[in-house]
Amino acid sequence: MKPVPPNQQQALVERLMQACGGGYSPETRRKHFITGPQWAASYQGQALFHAPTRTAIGFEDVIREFAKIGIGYWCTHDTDVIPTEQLGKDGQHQIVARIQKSLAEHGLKCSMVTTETFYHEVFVAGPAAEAPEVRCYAAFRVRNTVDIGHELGAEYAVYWPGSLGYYTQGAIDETESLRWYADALNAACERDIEIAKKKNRPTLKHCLEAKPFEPQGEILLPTSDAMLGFIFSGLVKRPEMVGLNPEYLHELMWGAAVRAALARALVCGKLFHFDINDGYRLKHDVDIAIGLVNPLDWLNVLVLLRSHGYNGPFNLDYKPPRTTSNAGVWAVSVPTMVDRFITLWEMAGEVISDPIITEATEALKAGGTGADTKNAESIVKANKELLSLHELIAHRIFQILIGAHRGRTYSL
Ligand code: 3MF
Ligand code: MG
Ligand code: MG
Repeated sequence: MKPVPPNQQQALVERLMQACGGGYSPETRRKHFITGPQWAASYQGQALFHAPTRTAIGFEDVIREFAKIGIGYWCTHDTDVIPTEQLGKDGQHQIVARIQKSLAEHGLKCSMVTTETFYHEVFVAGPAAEAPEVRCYAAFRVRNTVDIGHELGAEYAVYWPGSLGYYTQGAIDETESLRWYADALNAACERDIEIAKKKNRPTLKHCLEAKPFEPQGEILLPTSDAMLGFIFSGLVKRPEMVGLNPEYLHELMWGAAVRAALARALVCGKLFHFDINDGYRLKHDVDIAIGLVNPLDWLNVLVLLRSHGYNGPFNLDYKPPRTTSNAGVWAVSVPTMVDRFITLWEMAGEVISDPIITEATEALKAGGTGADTKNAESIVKANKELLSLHELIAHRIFQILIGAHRGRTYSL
């Protein structure tokens, strides 16, 4: 192939995207509770060892492009859109008014707001630092985000305490830090109750998001399970208002079975919100888009969520690759991520209603006959052959993933 001149490259990407086919219409995409973060779309590709590769874009552009693609909901950190020095001031009110206008113009809703408590130097020792003025400021920030959330009509507030911890051990007392962190969360909930009453709106669902490492070396609430313990510890004054926002890759980062982590949140009634992406086990937070690394695992995750009636947001918390251009973010990255999610969601429906899986599952639950339930050997004999169905079910799910259940075959 001849070298492609720069002014023909976007057209080539667009033509090959067309050739891929299989895209959903914006109307179909909008039927799902898919939420698009400001920070994901506007991520410029920067990192500790990486310079930015894309130019900055603001919320007006992001909201417009989400609308074109068919993403019905937008979410943001306070400082993604409001400069730190303007928080709680006139500048904030003007920006919030611009956001409201932009959302209304493009028919989007704001689903969630979150407080950035990790980037600015004020949080260098975390949002629950020893100095009371830092904690007072953190309380101001989360309360202010609750205000913004109510103004924008959000239903959820998310908290990612990635800088609650330390690099070097021994200087802080972890139990004290956890109490102080709970104080900030309690301040947010109290403010929420007050504003919700004034505005005659429901209170927000407050969701804790865990990540096992990065950016802090050691994190005090590193897993969703640690957070469940924290919610029910007695330190959180309104445990009924607080739940989880697990993130797919954050669970893999500590080696969890994501389905099992989600199941633990489900049985506690705490699966409020879900950050969706993909990546590698026991590695750093690469935030690859859904389905590009673990499609089979993702299918299984969605089977669990569909079969348990999860109806919260699926939040596209990923980072478009650094190799993708500004134009590529809208032409390739965002729409293909949404479409892989929808396809996997549809496949999950097929798994749930598949007659082979259904019969196999029912047979496993029915068990065998002739067992003496006080005799281990006799129970083993009664069930032995049925248990091959475990692997058969896994094979059938693979067939559904590759379309073999619809007759797709390879070199027969
Ligand atoms: C970091 C994250 C965060 C959180 C966000 C929401 C930048 O790995 O996942 O995204 O999702 O702060 O509170
Ligand atoms: Mg992440
Ligand atoms: Mg996240």
